[in-house]
Amino acid sequence: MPEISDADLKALYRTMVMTRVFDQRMITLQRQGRLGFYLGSLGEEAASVGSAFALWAEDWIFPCYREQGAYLWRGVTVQEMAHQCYGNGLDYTKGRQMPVHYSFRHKNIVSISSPLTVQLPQAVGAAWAAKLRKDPIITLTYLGEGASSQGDFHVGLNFAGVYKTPTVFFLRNNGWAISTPREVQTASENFAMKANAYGFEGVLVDGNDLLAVIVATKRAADKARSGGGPTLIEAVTYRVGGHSTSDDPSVYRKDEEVKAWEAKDPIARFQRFLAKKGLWTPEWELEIQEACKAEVLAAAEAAEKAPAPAPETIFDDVFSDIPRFLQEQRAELMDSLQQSKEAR
Ligand SMILES: Cc1ncc(C[n+]2csc(CCOP(=O)(O)OP(=O)(O)O)c2C)c(N)n1
Repeated sequence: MPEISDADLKALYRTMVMTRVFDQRMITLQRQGRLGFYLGSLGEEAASVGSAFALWAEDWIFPCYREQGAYLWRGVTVQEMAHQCYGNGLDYTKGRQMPVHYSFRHKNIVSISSPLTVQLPQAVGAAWAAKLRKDPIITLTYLGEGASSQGDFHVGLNFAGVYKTPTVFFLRNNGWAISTPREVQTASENFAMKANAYGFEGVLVDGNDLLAVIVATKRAADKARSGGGPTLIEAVTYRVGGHSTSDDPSVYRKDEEVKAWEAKDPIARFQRFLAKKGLWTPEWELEIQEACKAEVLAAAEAAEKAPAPAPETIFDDVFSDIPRFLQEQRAELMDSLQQSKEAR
């Protein structure tokens, strides 16, 4: 059992609840046609919240796309997340990314990329730079088990092993890569063992056990920080919902499989643990459920009402000094917008 204060145990539980409430609301909004797309993390909350808990706030996170729990633990607000999902003028990515492609630079969280696994070489590069600069930070990067079939997985792990970079690879094995089951993803017995081929440790952990995730990630983070090099953690969990709102898992998997995993729900499991310690009561549950729902509802409403990003911002953030040709294009765009306004 890791040493965690009662206050932190309760905060961890609340963050898992908030993650679920946020996911559920965003999926509903997508179903209502108010959001274009969403990727939920139902059943994977312990993996994201527990792994983020084990880090320092200064460490950099290179996420995949089911890490809502990690952002919330870092202190990103549901309002900031909702603005991104709506792609409005208050979204840090200025409406230029798909929903769920968050970017929270102020919390040391790197932008999500749509192409799978590109975050691994990035995380390894950043960790190597930190090592060269003798900066004690580490990088943690997330991926799904399907992402391990991409070339960047091997590039990232190989480089990390050779240069002993302070990187933690956190692989969420949630059973499915869209409709591709884990069985046809690899001929290896598990994913953790792949680290051995690259000369470092692989650790298999129950991804639905919050405390086990914390212990495994903390060990890997401490090791990375003290010069021991990278670790690959495989957290075995399950994707209870669809891959995304564009997916219909009933077409390719059986209800019994989902039901069996629902019984291993990480939130219910941690709730039982807290109840045994006298830290959970039905009254407190009601209180936090209501508070989380109210906060998420208000955030979604505010995000929906916020103005769209200003058109000229499409030229921002790529170059520190905007080149002449882009300045000209921006002026042209502003002219034509002005003309169409006057013509109306
Ligand atoms: C290079 C690349 N190929 C294919 C895709 C399409 N794609 C998006 S998610 C996904 C499956 C990912 O599965 P996994 O890594 O197991 O993550 P999970 O969704 O299960 O969390 C695929 C094939 C992509 N985004 N990028």
